[in-house]
Amino acid sequence: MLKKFLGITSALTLSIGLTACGGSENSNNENASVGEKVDHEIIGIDPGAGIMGQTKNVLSEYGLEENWELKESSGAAMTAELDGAINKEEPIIVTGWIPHWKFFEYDLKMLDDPKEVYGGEENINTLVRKGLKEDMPGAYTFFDQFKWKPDHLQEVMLNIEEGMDEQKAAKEWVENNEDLVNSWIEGAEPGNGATVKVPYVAWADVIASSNVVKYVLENKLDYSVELMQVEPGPMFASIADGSADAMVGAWLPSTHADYYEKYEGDFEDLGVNLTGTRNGLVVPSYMDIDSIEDLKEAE
Ligand code: PBE
Repeated sequence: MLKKFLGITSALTLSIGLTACGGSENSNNENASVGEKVDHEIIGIDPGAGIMGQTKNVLSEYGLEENWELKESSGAAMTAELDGAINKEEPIIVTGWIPHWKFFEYDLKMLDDPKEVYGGEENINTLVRKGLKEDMPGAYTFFDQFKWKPDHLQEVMLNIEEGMDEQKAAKEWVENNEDLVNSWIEGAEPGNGATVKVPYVAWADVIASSNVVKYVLENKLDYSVELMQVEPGPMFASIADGSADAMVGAWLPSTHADYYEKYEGDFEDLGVNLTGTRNGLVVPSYMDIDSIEDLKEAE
């Protein structure tokens, strides 16, 4: 898909040559700095996302806050803007994270973060409400044993992105990974139709993991799962106040540190379900910058 895509892009570039029009005044000026080319704008996601707070810290730590602006958007709108820019081979800078399907779909790079403001590699943890162990022991055992790898998550994400129904993508993955799935449900009592409430934010990774959790609980353990799409704050708050049961998208120790600390003591942390995530600023590979430091020099 990527090759096909790049083929179309380069043909287009050739045919329109110097008359190419950009999204901003300076985007087709060869001599403009990277900052000028992108209007000193970084395309962010939803305001409550951890990566937004981290990116604000990046702007201040790297001395970029005077000239640069972080634009609020959403996970889906950010990838749409990225797609639009790559289509026209224009420069763009977005907030990005790994694992994410966009690294398969496009040729991208994450800018170096020598000051490690994004916190380097992180984990994703599972948090459950207090009392879940007593009320729904089978679901608790499952959540406690739910662990997988970035490649697994990526596979589900990619299928969803390519248009597969979310539960179908989960089903396909579960059927292809029987041994791992069996290790999650080992010793877990069936739920006799009890409802498990799982809050999630519409970020590609959390959509995929929450759907896999739903599929396994419903099809292997006789629970019924209500996926509740919420904003980041309520995702944590609902576990802390017991109005929801379990969440599988707590990025720690850095991304969601504020939420974690705010509600600490009011939830049970079942530990890591995936290791090796990363957050950062992401650009198409055709841009000739490699580090967040380059944004400063390029001003
Ligand atoms: N993310 C994906 C989230 C966590 C999961 C990196 C966009 C965030 O920034 O809060």
